[in-house]
Amino acid sequence: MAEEALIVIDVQNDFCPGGALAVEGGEEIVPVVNRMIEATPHVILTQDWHPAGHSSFASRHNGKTPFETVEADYGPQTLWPDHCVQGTKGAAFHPELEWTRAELIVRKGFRPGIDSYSAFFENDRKTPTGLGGYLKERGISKLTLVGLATDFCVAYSALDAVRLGFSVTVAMEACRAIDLGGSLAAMIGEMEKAGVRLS
Ligand code: VGL
Ligand code: ZN
Repeated sequence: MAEEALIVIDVQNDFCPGGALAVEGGEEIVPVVNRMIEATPHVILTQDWHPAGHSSFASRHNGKTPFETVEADYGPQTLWPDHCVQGTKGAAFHPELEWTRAELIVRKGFRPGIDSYSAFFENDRKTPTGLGGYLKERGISKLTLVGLATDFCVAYSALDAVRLGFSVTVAMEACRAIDLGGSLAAMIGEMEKAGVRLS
């Protein structure tokens, strides 16, 4: 039987208003996500989880400021304010997120030299996090993705999930975007082209 899971991407303090990389309206999705958690048989959360001084932080690059792009050995990398540092309050889940039912928490972005937007692969698009194998082994083939941010971690996860053969829906009302230089429209286009269902 095709089992179904909700994947809740990075609903963490640093991506909500007042956080280090606040996404506008990020906290508004929490009640919507909570209702979906109640209504879905399997729930998996991801947590952006960087060591201090992570290579995606602009503070690590001389003369660079957040939201500039650098060329990493795995391709272009956007630089971010320091965020979601392991063990900090900013890296914790939003206090109202009903995470109790989560069966798995996937941490990502913990390797100092490489970022990981996607819940499935790091930004080289080939180092796996293990989530794809975990879901397949459990017979879970239908995924609904929600969370922050639509145009980065949610979209990259959705694109990788279809590439791995999962049936994927992104519930847009339970996502909010960073929208950097048109990134939201661009990633919506990519998701539609790849066969992600946007609801
Ligand atoms: C994210 C930028 C950097 C995200 C994580 O969760 O979308 N974006 N780290
Ligand atoms: Zn990050």
